[in-house]
Amino acid sequence: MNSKNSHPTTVGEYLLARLCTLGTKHIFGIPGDYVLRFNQLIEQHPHIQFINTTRENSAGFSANAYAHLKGLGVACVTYGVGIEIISALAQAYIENYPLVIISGAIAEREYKKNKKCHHLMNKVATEHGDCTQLEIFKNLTIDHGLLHFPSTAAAVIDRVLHSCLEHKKPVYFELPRDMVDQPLLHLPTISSTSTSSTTPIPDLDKVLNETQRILSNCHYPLIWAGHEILRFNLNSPLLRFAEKYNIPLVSSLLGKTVIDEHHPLFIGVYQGEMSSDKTLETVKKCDCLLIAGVIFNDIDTGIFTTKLDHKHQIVVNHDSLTIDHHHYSLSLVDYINGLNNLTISQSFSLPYASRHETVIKKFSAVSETKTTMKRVFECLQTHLTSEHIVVSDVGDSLFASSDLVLAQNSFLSNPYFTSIGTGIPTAIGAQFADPSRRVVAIVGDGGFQMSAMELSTAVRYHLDPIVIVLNNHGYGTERVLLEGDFNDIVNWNYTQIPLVLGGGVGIKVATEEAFQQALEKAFSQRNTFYIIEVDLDKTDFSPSLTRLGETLGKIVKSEN
Ligand SMILES: Cc1ncc(C[n+]2csc(CCOP(=O)(O)OP(=O)(O)O)c2C)c(N)n1
Ligand SMILES: [Mg+2]
Repeated sequence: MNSKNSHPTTVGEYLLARLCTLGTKHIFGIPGDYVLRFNQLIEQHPHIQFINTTRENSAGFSANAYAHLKGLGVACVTYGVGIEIISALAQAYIENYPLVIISGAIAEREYKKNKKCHHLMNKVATEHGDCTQLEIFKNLTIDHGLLHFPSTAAAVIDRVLHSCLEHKKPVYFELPRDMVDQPLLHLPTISSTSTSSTTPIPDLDKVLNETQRILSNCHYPLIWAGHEILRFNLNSPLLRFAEKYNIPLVSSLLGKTVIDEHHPLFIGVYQGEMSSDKTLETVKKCDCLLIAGVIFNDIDTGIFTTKLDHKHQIVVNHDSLTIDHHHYSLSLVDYINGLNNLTISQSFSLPYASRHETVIKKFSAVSETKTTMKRVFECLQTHLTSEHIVVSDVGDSLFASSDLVLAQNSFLSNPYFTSIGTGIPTAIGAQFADPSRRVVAIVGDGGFQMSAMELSTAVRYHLDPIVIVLNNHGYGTERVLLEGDFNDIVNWNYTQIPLVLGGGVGIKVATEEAFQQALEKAFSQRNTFYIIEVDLDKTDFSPSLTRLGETLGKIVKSEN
């Protein structure tokens, strides 16, 4: 296309043109000789910027955050050595991120001359090249495209991107280095991937009638909304339905901020016995639970302590629906949109406490008092508005964050894959996706040591996340389960990191007052990142982590 022309003529240009149409403005990655020409093509693109990260895994986690907020994320790596992106790929697979991974590869003619080339693994070798990486990635992607043939490349690109968006799952492209500039032989018309159809949807009427019958016969319905509502952009239709009939909602942790948590109908994050008492009580009281887009994993079910024995239960996911044990093949999208066509004569009034009623609005620091996990989060809560995106690493940061009351679509973590070291790259991706909002990343000292270098990316691109490092001197979450020296880590001079990176501000605090002052300073200044290290006691855990630890500890002991 050459950047001025809007008609892509080569394989590389077509791939970028399609990504651009789908809203991609940033591609995260690290260059390498098998992908350099494609990197250059990105650099020449008028609307897409290549963002250098410090590790491929970070590129993937940043792209997942971008996918969360913008609907599609893209990471670009070189062959073989870029394989460490697999951790982010796994997160995308199980937490439903539409992530596109593009990997460079050796040219077929080079490979035919000599297979023993750098980065190649050659465990699975074919006439076209080393297929080892593909074989590994295949297990964690919904579709893939080997862009070896100019005659089919455009159609393959279209199909694979369509699969990614349809299933909200990651996909993989392998682009041999000599194919980037190959002219496309067949150029399909660029069309939108969403199709509108007037064909009747099988089972829809039956399911809506059944829903109507159940709702007309129950008194206390409740909605448990999960992350699929966010991924499939169903927040508005779901909330419209809830508001019409006054049906309260809880969310899963993976789906946290599926609606604005200040909304009067929002009760809290529901995680079985790990939930707050009020949330748990309300869920127990309801007589019809509509579970929409939730995965029943251990964290979201409070280690499988959810007792789902309500009189009526409707469970709907991306591609399946069950009403009181009857199965239907109806999609989440069709069902949630269909709910707004229902007419039910009553409006409901389940007695419950809205989450926002209990939000702490003012924080008064007690002077000369060492701060605690509980007080850190109370103080933070009073500073947060809809202008902020909260990112949490995994560890007590995540469990404590579950109690924050936040605006819609303003919480990112990985509560199902639960990888530590994701907080900083997620914060980087979130700021690129939504530069208008300030990102606050809460990370444990262990997770921070895995990903601190990604703040280098913040320096390079003038990003300004506020990073709160909860320094409880080691792997606190693991300590709750089983104590040992393996849970200790080196106590870094966290606040000196800006000196090494050439940007940012570091503040170390130990008291309530100092934390409050540090937060005020950080929130009042944009254009530079902040590291606020909070010195905590080794055994200072949030109430939520304490409950999780007790439950998990029993399981670990019973299995040894
Ligand atoms: C990549 C990865 N490695 C190991 C683990 C196991 N793990 C779970 S929590 C945790 C400790 C995290 O320590 P820190 O970040 O300091 O948070 P804390 O638990 O102290 O709040 C570890 C090692 C993991 N979840 N992810
Ligand atoms: Mg720690």
